[in-house]
Amino acid sequence: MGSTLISNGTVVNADSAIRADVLVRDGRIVALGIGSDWTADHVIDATGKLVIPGGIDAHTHLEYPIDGFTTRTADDFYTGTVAAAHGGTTTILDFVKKEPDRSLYDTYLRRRDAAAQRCVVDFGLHAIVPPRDQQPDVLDDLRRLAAGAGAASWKFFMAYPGTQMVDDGELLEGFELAAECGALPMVHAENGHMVARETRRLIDSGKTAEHFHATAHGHDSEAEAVHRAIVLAESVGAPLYVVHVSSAAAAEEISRARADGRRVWAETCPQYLQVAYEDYAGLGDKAAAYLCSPPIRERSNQEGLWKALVTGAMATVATDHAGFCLHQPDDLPPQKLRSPGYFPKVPNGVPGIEDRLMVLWEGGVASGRIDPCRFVDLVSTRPAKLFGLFPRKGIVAVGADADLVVWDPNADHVITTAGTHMRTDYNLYDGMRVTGKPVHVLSRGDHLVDASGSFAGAAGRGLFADRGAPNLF
Ligand code: DUC
Ligand code: ZN
Ligand code: ZN
Repeated sequence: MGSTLISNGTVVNADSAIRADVLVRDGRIVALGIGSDWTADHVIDATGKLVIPGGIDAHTHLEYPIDGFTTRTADDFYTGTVAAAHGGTTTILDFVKKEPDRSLYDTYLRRRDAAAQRCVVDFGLHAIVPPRDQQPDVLDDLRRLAAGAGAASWKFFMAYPGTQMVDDGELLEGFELAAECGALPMVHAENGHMVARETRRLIDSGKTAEHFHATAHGHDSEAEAVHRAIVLAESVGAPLYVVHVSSAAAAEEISRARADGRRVWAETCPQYLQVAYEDYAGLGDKAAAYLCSPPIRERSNQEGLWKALVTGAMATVATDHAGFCLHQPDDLPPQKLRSPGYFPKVPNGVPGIEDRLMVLWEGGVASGRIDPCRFVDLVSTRPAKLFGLFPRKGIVAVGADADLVVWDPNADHVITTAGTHMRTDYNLYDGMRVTGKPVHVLSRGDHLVDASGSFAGAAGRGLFADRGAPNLF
């Protein structure tokens, strides 16, 4: 494996930025020093660049089954992690949805094997907790997942009644078990009944065009579910992680709860910060490209999310990467355009695994809202802590995995669909000019992406990240 020296860069961690050389040997960081005279097999000159811990995307859906397991998202574990690496993400945390004829635990083992065969960067898996009628003994599986299988993070859906939604009793039981096992419960927070009722009303009045998806998924339904999840978690002494917060009203609920000392952390996504309802409302069928749940909301909503990032109410930025092609891919049934003019049938999800760091840098750091340390915290350190990967990952420090990104803070780069590696045939940020981008990406010391963009990773080199308990401090 050999050694690598990254010289003359500015090492940025969540709490400091210092000029330092970084020496890597056998996959780990072995020394940090100022003005060193170290030699190595391989030298990367980082003059004028930042050296940051590799991005950790805590929310992805690669080869994720939908429609009763009849089809899946466009990127598989290989294409998705190749794209992740090009964007500076060296660890992903994906989701396990219980298969109809298998327990959650057995599904988890199968998916872990599948990911191990194809991932090019390290990965972990969160479990999605099915409604109790799909697996009456699911709590036993959750115990096993937290105890020895490296999955002490469980996601509960408060939306999608009849398929994935769990009721308040199931939430309480699951949260209570999480508190007992030291696991971190996660919620997709939308009131499923409110969304279903509004969807019905829109259909009945003929309002089925793609952009009405956003009307169906109102701010209130998200804020209500966030509030309820916080109260339920608090009542049984559990911490809580709210995924993909899209509404400023929901962010306000989190902000208030944290100010009251509640143990709640939240994630938002680049699409909610950078893209707006106004960008797709007039696109007709093509608006399908933008549909995800919760939805991409009005431009006026964005500032509230930025405020939550600046104040610390929002803890992480992940992608919720669930890419579907607009035009039919060769190997899968029609995706985004399978039922033009009828939003309830559009698969929910947008791509972004490769864009996350560049988009957050532009809107956050380049625009002066946050500094590079906060950026690192949002994209790497905090997810590493919350999901039991720290300090092995999420920090540039001696002993940590050499998951490193050499970041150019003065780039002049335009994001394009053709220039990115995700399988989707569109990119929400196509044409966006960015001033920060990854130029070298290392995963456990392997130089996966170099300044010319050439890629040196193979399917299956990514390792399952054996995660510990969440670090909530
Ligand atoms: N929620 C997600 O987290 N991802 C895709 C679809 C959804 O509803
Ligand atoms: Zn969700
Ligand atoms: Zn998701």
